[in-house]
Amino acid sequence: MNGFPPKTFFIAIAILLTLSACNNPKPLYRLDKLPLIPLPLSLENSEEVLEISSIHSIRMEGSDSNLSSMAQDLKIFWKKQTQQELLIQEGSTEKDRSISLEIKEDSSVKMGAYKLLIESHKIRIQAKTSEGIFRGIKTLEQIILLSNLHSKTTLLALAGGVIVDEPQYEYRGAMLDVARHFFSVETVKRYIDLLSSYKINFLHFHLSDDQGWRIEIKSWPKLTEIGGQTQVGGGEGGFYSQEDYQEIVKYASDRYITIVPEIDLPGHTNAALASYAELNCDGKATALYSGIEVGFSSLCVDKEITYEFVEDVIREISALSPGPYFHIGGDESLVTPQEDFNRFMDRTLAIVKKYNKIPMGWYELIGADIPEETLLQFWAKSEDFSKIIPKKSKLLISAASYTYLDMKYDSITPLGLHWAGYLPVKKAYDWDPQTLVPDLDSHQIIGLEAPLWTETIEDFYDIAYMAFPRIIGHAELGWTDASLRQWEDYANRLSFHGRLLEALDVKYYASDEIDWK
Ligand code: NGO
Repeated sequence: MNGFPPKTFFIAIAILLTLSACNNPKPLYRLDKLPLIPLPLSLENSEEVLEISSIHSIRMEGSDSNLSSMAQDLKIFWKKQTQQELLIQEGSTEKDRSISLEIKEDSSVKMGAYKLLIESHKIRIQAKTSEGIFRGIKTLEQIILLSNLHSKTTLLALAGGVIVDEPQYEYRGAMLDVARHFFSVETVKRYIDLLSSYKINFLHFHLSDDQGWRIEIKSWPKLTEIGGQTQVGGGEGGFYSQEDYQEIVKYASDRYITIVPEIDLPGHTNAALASYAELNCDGKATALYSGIEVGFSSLCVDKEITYEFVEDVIREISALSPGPYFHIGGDESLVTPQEDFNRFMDRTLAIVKKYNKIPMGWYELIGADIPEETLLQFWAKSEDFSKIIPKKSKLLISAASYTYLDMKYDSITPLGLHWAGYLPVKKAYDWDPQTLVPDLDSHQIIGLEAPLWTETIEDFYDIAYMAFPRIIGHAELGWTDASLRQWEDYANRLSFHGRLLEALDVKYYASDEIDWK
C-alpha cells in the first residue's frame, strides 16, 4: 500500500464533481442583467438557481376568478418556450416545483404592483390584485423570452432573485385613430397584445372623424351605413358592429387594458354631417370627405336634435364600455365660435355625467366650464405649452413633439406627418412628463398617452413600423420611476427587443440609434 486514499479515488471524485456541475444547468444571465422593459422598480439577485425542469405546476392562490385564465395562458406560454407541460392546481399548501400566482392582502396597494420571486424550486408572483399578477406574469414572460434568445439549446435555468415592481403612473396609454383608416378587429387585437406585453393599460379608440364613423349606433344607423363607408384616400372604410366593439373591449380587458371610446365633437364631425342632413344648420347633408384637412366641420350647436344625437351616441357607447372615461374630443373646432363651443360642451359634459362616465377631452376643452374631474389630454407642440392654463383638472400628457407616433422618425421616413417635427427613438424616450411643461403642478399629471393618427397608416404593417420601437419607450416612461431612467441604459436594453418583435413577425423600424442585437 503506498498511501490512502489511492490516487484513482481522487480522480473519480474529480470526474463526479465535473459531471454533476455539468448536470446543473447554469442561467445565462443574472436577474439584474436582463434587459427588461419597462425596467422594474427593484431587482435583487440571489445565489439560487431555478432549473426549468423542476417546475411541474402552476398553482393559484386566492379566490379571484381571473387567475384561472391567466394560469391557462401561462401554461401555453411555458409549453411553447420550454417544451414542458404544467398542471394547474389550486391552494397554497405545496409551493415547491410550481409557479404560484398568489393574491395577497398585504401586498402593495398600487394598481398593477407585484412581487416576483425566483427561487431554487419555485417561482412566486404575489400581488394584491389580479392586475398585479398579470403584470408580474408579463415580466416573467419577458425573462424567459430574453433568456431564450441567447441560449443555443432549450432554456434550462433561470437566475434566482426578487423583483419588486409598481407603476409610476396610473394611466399608460396608446391611442389608435380608426377613423382616418379603418382597422379590422384582428389588427386591433394584435396591437393590444403587443401593448399589454409592455404593461400599457389604456387604449384610446378615436372612433369618429371627418373621414369616417366607425361604431354602430343602433338609434342612428346611417352613421355607419353612410358615414362608415369611406376613409382617407377614398377606400371603402368600414365600422365595428356593437358586437365587434364588445369583442375588442373584452379582449383588451382580459389583458388589463381599458378601452377609452372617443367621439370627436363638435368639430371633426363631417362623417356624421354627411349621414344625417338634420344635423347641419342648413339642413343639407355634406359630402363624404376623404382628404386630410382639419377644422372645417361642426355640429349645429343651436339645434335641439344635435343634443338628442349626442345623448343617443353617448348612451349607446357608454353601455358597451365598462371603463371610467368617455372622450368627447373638442380639438380643432375651428369653425365653431368659442361661445357656441362652450355652450355645446356644457350640455355635452352633463350628458357624459348622466351616463356615469368621467369626461375626457383634448385640452381645447379648457375654454369651457369643465368640471374638476375632467381629464384633459394635452397634445400641443412644445411652443404651445403656454396654452396650459393652471386649472386643477387632471392632465394626460400627449405632447405631439414627444408622443405622436404619426410623426416621421426623420426626413426619409416613408409614412407619417411632420408638423410637430421629426420624432426619433431617443427623443421619444428621453424626456420627463413631470418637467416637460413648466409651472405645471406635477400632481395634475395622471400619465401619458402615445397617439397614432392614421392619415398615412393603412394596415398592421404601417402601425408596427410607426409604433415600434417608440411606444416601448413610452411604456417605460409610464411605468418606470424617473430616477431609474437613463437613455444609454434603455437603448442597450431595447437593442435586445428587436428579436422579440421579429419572433412575433412585427416589422419595427430598426433605427440606427440602436445597436440591435
Ligand atoms: C392633431 C389633430 C388630429 C390629426 C393629428 C395629426 C389632434 C388632437 N387633432 O391632433 O386630427 O390627425 O394632429 O398628427
